[in-house]
Amino acid sequence: MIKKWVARAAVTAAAGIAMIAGITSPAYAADTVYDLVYQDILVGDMWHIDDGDKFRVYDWYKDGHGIEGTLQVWIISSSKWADKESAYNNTGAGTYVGFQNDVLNGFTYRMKVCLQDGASDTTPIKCGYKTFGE
Ligand SMILES: [Ca+2]
Ligand SMILES: [Ca+2]
Repeated sequence: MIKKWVARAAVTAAAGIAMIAGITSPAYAADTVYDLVYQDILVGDMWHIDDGDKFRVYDWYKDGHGIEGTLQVWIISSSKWADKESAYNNTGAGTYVGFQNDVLNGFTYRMKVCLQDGASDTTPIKCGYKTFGE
């Protein structure tokens, strides 16, 4: 009887430690979000989901304008930001368009989020930036 109880207590304690480790795991702690606000309205945002390096571009406002989210990386040798991948979203309904792109240690990345006229006119109305890394 006592043996059984001790075994169960040990299992419970182990599960507790695993749960605490899960909460503090950096895999979910470093997601990055950039909100693009235009004329006091949240028009869109871009997310980096650290777990799997997924990127999501949201269009939150049905205004006939789309949101383009671009992942850029800093190139030290040329002192320039270079585009890695981008996605355009003009749904306006809170859905997202996404892509996956590996974020590597030791590089500086940024998300460039632009409000655009439309799919055929890529002139940005407003752009915002957020720098991040792993
Ligand atoms: Ca990652
Ligand atoms: Ca829109």
